[in-house]
Amino acid sequence: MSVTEPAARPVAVTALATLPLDGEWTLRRVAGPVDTPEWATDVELPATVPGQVHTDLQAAGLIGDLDVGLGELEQRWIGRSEWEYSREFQWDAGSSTDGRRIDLVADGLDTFARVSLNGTVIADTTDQHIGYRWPVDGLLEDGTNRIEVRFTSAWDAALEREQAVGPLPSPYDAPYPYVRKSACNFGWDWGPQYVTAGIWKSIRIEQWQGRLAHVRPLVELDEGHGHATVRVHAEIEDAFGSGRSATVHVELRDPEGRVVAQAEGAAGAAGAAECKVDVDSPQLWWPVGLGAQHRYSLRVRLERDGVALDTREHSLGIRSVAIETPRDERVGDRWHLLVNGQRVRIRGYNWIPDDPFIAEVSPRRLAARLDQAVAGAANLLRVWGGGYFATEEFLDGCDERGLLVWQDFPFACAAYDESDEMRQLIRIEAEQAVERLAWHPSVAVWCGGNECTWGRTDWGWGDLLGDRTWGGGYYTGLLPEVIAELDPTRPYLPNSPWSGSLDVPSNDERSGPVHLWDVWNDLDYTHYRDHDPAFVSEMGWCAPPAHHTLRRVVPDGALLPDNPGVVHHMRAAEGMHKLARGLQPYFPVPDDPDDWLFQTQLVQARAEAAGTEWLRSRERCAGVIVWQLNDCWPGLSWSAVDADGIEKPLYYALRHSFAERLATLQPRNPGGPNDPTGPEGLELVIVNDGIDGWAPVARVRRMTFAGEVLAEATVTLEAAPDTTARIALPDELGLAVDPAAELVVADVDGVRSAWRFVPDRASSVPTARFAVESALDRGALAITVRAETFVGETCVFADRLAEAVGADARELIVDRMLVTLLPGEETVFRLTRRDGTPIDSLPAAASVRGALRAANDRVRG
Ligand code: BMA
Repeated sequence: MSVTEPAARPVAVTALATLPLDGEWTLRRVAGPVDTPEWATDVELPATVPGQVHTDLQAAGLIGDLDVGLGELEQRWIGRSEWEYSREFQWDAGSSTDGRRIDLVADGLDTFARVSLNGTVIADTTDQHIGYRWPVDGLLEDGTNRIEVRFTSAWDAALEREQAVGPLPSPYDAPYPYVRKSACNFGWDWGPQYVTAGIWKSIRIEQWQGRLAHVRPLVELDEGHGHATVRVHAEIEDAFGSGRSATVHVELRDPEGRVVAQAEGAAGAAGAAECKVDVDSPQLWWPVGLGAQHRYSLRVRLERDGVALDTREHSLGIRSVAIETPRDERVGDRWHLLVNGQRVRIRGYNWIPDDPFIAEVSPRRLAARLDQAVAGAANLLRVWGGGYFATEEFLDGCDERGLLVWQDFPFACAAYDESDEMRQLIRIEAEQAVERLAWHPSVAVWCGGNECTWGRTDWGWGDLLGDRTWGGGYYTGLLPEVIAELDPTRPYLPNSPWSGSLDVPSNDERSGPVHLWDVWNDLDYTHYRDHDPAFVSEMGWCAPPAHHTLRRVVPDGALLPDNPGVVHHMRAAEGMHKLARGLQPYFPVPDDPDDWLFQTQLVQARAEAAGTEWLRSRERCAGVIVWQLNDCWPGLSWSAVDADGIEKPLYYALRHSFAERLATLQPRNPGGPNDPTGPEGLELVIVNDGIDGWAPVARVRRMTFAGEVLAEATVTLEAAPDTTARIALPDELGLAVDPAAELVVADVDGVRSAWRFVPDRASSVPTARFAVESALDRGALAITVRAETFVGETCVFADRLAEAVGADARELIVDRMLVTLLPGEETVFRLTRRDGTPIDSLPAAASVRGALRAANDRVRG
């Protein structure tokens, strides 16, 4: 393998001379399978770097939008073909000074590439997650030079390795575990099988005499927060190979730009320097909601004989992070994430690649998605191991917003072989990632991978594996070794889920983070309340995307679960059946597409709200990371935000259930979730994740759907920061006389929670009657709904009004959803354009009504 050096990302200033090679290239298909379309056999086209073959073919108009219809099935040949990227560039030999080294630097190649310069092969690459640097002195010519990067099929390479290493268990039929490339690129249960190839990150030529190969700042904060130490580890490369007289200067500026510390270190014989700077009374970086996100700036300069050879500048947050596992006598260990010594109850989302063609994720789109996470009341994103390591843009965005990041290493749901070749690649991946990510205060947890140890302990892998390796050596050996060496300041978790040891089933609820999938897979969502885990790092419920999004890719036929186009966009195992099963207690089999769409989305929202609020109301559970925030494909999935960036009802439900201050009605069951003898009735629980105490006055009513109040009380609760408080409701409030006709409503600080005693179909809830009025109001479309009857979980779907207000569906957003109105009450939904430009056309009343739905809109028993 020709990895000579992990590529360091130049973070800001650099004294190196750089010739960027991004931009226009030429792409040519070299070889491929027999079912390649005729037009493509010798195709040559302009290409963009960074990018991938699929998007180049699309940009050239040679293939269409593969997401539409069955487009996915027509592009398999692309991932099975060989492709060559090439370009010419000018080089002025006179510009290279003596004693300089000249490197070709590729931050990322996807994946099996042969790189040549002027006809000489420089390297063969085999790992998408690695950055490469190769010396090319002597290969460059004065004048015109030609670079070629030829990609062979990752699919074929995977099949070849499958033969060599033997079968490895995984839940998918594609050969992803055999190669070091984003696993979900081979298709997943929410994404297409677009097997990509291309130069997916920047590529350039760098000339240097001395360079900061890596700079790794490690931050330590003392317990009292009075003092912090930043140890800056710099690895230096010297073109003369001596390293002798190079010096590293470090300067730290506080958030106001004042220099607060400086240090200097000489590069030792091994080409490394360590400088330590001390900060008294540091201004801390806090997760969102718990304080400011103060950031210092660190400047590192490499000098020799008074000449600056290389410089790095990057922001830096001062904070500590740790995992604590206090003993819980009742159940097992708890699992707390501490930031600055303080427990942070986690309200998080799992993050998947935002596009199957990853170079397509623009900074604007990324920022929009991170803003959605924060506005959705999250404080953590888990970068799931089936995708990619987080990018700089992602991490900068999380640093700024106070979003914590849990980074999985790239392993997902499968056994992985531990051959020398793999171990070598995985060590380089890990070292590069840790060195790159260590800068970011948001990065809080390193995790070995997704569901790989769970697979080993519970999914019956033994038969297929025999005594062959399966990856355990990575999660409990190689990766923690890399972390201990390069970043001992952050906690490491061998896998998600994890229960403390390879001898214990990884998803054992008695300790560590769990994945709660039994509910979506087999049960009614009320069964989330059977669980009492210490932490949940995945749980989810599937539903279709917004109407606009699904219609865009399924242009024909009714959007119902028997439409082949809809089926094609559902990848979850037995997904349609599970959706239908989820509806059964609540709604009769929908035969109207609008009912199906709304009701499946509504059950998704209810399910995740029920699970999240139950878990947050438990003392034991210190965090919930919902599966999943985003989508990469306009399919049916567990996401809260669909592939077009449109929020599903789930998003609004979670914004409520994740609120820093939550009041929730829960079944009263102090004996524990599985105690059948626990008293019946309800309790009101308040959860306070904020930094101030909370003592709300709650108005609780038991009433009929017709609006008759049967019992009412005003209760006061008090919760100090990071605590919950609960009060059992008296029987007249918490027990129904006629469960089918009654509900309990708790209004707390202007926020409503409602509890229904029986599922919709068993209840005598009336069909909703309401009046709707709309008006243009300060750039918004204001839709007033006046309830004549009980109107449950009222939603306005902005995408359904796009045409009527002359906007693109993706541009619009409504301020809330799932509003429950009692007879006589009214509410106003505000629909706006995301970019703030005003809406200036008033849609017809029928369009507004068509965009509005309530749970009891059309009641069928
Ligand atoms: C989880 C994830 C993914 C998967 C999701 C939904 O376990 O780790 O592998 O997409 O479930 O099935």
